[in-house]
Amino acid sequence: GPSSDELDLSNCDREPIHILGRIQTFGYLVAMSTDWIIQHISANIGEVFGRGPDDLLGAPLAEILPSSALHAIRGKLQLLSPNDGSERVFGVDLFEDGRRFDIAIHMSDVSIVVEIEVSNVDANGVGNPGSLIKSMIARIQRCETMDGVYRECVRQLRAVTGFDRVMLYRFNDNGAGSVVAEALNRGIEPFMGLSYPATDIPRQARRLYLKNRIRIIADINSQDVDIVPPTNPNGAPLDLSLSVTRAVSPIHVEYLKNMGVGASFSISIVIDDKLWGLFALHHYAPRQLSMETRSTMELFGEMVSLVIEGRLAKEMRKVEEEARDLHDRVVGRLVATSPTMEELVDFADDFRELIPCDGFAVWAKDVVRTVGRCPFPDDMPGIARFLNRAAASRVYATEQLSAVYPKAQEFPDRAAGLLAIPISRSPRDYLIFFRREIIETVTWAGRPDEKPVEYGPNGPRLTPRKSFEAWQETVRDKSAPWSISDLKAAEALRVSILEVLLRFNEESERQQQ
Ligand code: BLA
Repeated sequence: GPSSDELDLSNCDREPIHILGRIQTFGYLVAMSTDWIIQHISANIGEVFGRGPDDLLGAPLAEILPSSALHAIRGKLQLLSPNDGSERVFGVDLFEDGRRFDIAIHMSDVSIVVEIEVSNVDANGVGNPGSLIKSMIARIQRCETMDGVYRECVRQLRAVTGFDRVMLYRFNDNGAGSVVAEALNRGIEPFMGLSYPATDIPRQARRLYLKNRIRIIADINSQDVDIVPPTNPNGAPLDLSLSVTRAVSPIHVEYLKNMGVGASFSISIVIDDKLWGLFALHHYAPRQLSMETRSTMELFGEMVSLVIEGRLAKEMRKVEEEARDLHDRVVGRLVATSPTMEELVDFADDFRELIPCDGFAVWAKDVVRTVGRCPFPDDMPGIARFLNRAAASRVYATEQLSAVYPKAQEFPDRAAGLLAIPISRSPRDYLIFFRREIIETVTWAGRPDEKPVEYGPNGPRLTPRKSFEAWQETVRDKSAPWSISDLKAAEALRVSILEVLLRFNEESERQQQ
């Protein structure tokens, strides 16, 4: 068979997790046409309706539910736009017999989907959701640092939900992520700081978690319930993207079983329309939260996303303000001295304050002047030629020069990362900032590259790994990354230097005349 490196990792990305045709046992599902005729129903429906699927399919809902229930559903339906959001009603006396149910309603394509759960399954529930959220958010707002915010979030989520372990899992740019805050029961092993590869949460799952911000797996070991019939008369399965009772991918269930988990609940953190992270809650036995509690936690997730987004924006503004002041001071000194291009090296300390680095070089008129840890002077013409190709007239930055300029492998500890600011076009001259190699240790939960291969109907595919034992990877040849603020500072400096040099050139021309 094929070896694991012949495998296409995207086969994880291809599982159609929104149309698997099953829900979890705690829910009951009814899908209707827009004229309220039942098209699909979950096989367990008899438990609440007292009548089975054969009896109910094709019947109008009005034949089964009293008009008070229809009225409640219709009222919520009017608040919905197609394929966007889900409305909820809690504690409805659905059959006018005293039994209370929570109901979620959404549109899936042209079907009205009604999901029903028994109310208050989590005995004490959350009390008054509004005042709970208000006090949770107030405590979080009082935290001074970002880490404080993260810690307070997981602490409070654990207090409210009673899950054994609550993590804040944050994605990095390439889709891998790590646990940045954790609250857990005494006696269980912490996952704080561990990293997990991008393939643990495939792409379509991330997309789904933007649309539908919470998901529960109440009991990893329970049998899912089929939706009957699996397809509509046109052969299309019911899209469960916005469902609150959707059965979770069997691949992911296997993953959680390998982790020893009995129930899970997660809440998306969305910032700038992107999935920034998620709260991942694990319990080591089955654990059900009522629809009302989950909805309250969904609101909590939305509020916390806003809090984090606001904090990050504020931090960014502060950094930008400081950078602007610093920039203005440096440019003031430049204007006062009117240096030649070669003399720019005298401003190394100023520039390094703007863009932190370990070495600084001015490459002007085929001559190099350096300060601090730079490649050897002999290496510079080669770097300049590389920049002529790569940088053109824009700021260029890489945290791993050797990946794009292999010769740099010979000077890794002197210059692993480089940022270049072009300061003239012909000849091409540059200010170059170098950063040394930072050897980073990433602690993965299990070897990220070791996923067992299994043979399914679509050929070989990856399955979740069996071992989550900490495994350390050493990342070499890379510098500290150039941040967005570094790049902005570099661009501002490029523009200012061009102005200063231009003015200097004009003045020296005038003096020569
Ligand atoms: C989904 N994977 C998920 C989810 C998480 C993780 C949080 C969201 C569903 C949930 O709430 O449980 C991963 N869980 C983690 C990580 C931590 C954690 C990283 O607690 C860290 C502490 N998974 C694999 C492979 C595949 C895969 C190889 O390892 C594919 C072949 C699939 N993960 C997978 C799928 C889903 C998923 C399909 C979507 C589940 C669904 O919503 O139906």
